[in-house]
Amino acid sequence: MSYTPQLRELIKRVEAARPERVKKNFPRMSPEQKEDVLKNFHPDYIESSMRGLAVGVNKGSRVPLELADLIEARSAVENLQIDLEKIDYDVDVLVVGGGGAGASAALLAQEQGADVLMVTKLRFGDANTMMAQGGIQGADKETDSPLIHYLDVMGGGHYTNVPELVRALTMDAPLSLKWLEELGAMLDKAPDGTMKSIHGGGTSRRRMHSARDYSGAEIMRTLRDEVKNRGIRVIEFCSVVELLLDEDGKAGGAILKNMETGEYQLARAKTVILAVGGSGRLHYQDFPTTNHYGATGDGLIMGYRAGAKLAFMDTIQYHPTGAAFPPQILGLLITEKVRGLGAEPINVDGEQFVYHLETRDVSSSAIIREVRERGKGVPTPTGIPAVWLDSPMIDMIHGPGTVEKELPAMVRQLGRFGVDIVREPMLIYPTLHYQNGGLLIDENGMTNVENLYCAGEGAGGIHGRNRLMGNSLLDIVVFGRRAGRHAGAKANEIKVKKLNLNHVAGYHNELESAGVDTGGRVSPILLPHYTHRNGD
Ligand code: MEZ
Repeated sequence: MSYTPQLRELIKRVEAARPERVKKNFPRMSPEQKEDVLKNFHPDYIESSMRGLAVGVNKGSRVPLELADLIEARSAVENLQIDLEKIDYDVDVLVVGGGGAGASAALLAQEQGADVLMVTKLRFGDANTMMAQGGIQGADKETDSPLIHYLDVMGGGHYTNVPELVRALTMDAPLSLKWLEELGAMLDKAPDGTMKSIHGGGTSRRRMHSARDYSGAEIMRTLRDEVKNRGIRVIEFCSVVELLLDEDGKAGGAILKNMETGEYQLARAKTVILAVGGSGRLHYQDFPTTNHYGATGDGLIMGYRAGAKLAFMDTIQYHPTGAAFPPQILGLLITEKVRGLGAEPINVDGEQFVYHLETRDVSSSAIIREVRERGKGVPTPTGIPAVWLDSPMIDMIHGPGTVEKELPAMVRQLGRFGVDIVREPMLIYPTLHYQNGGLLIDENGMTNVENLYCAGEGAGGIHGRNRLMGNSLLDIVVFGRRAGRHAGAKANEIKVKKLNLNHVAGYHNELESAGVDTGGRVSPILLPHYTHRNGD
């Protein structure tokens, strides 16, 4: 479905104002203006979209309703007859998840001499890492430093981030980029051999490194190849449905489920690393999502049942530029790199209404305001709200051919539906992209449950209340490496005691004592339901 004649008529307004816009800088918002737009239009501020948890270590903390329902559910292993003495896999480190964080963790754990087993519920690499497009941050230029990066991350997170985690993220960034390059990742270079870098929302220096707009895919390709080359054992289509603790309440393994046969097996491990990603496929507030199909919050649920604390799960990231048209790609990512290269969000009258590189929470709120309050959205044939993202500006700013060279994935994704982003603006609207919070970790990636680690999107504290672009591809590498290194070394000192599921029974008791009606809900769900509602 390409643009209709009505949309093409509206594009003329965007084109008419374009030459003037290219010359001028749109003013950034003041702190007060940002606060105002966030409070009034950011989806997190809708009171009724969250509720306080009735049980567990975070009792009383607010989380999105869809997640609360799964946290306040019964365990998927409750009615299974499982012999906890029958161990199918006995390893040093169990890595759960086949994305960038899991792969980084597995590599570093193996470097400590640990026997590592990776399990992943889909194929190795089916993860949000693969779908990240725009880039990875890292202060590796003379004009930049980890300290400046640190300040940007803290500012982006509204100064709520855990400082030690931000320090780890930003200090490790240059060496993480170097590590990726040494493993063979081909990040874009300038003719003089230095890394090419651009701005992202909320960055005060150009430190976004990319591989065109396939950055995550390039990083995942590199890490996956390395895991395979080093002979690390990986079991695909194998999910974890519950963690196992030992007599001292320390993590000691997991119950695995073969996604093809439905068979259950047991893995005993001296340390367990949850690298299972986020929860975008829970479609908070019915938003479409950029996330892959496995992003169902499993790690949050199993970790929480085992006693691990959650942090910042009341803050969700809506990426300002999800595809709003054509409907076949609704909610999929239109990378922030498009704005990093200069494209501006434009309303139905051809006017810019927000500085193009405000942080994601502010940009998304401004777009929602433009449509809902000011009535200046672009009417789409499907009725989905939208504004323009003026991609043709990019070639005017940087020279002809830039869009095709820098954004080949975007050109292809929209081109398949007859939208030529070199010449025509795209239609966008905020889409559910990321959970800013997760299981609280320390600098080694360990949760408050001894020997249970978490890395990647499932971990909380690093990004505070809002993550900046490119810090996710960075955090999977930094904290994947840290968790792997620590868990691998620690495994040398551990003897796992008898395993049990007492925490699950205890959790069920707590649900009953709190009078929670679980309504037949069982979790983790492993894959999204996608059933029709109300029989429609
Ligand atoms: O960090 C991200 O979320 C990212 C790189 C997304 C994008 O817009 O490309």
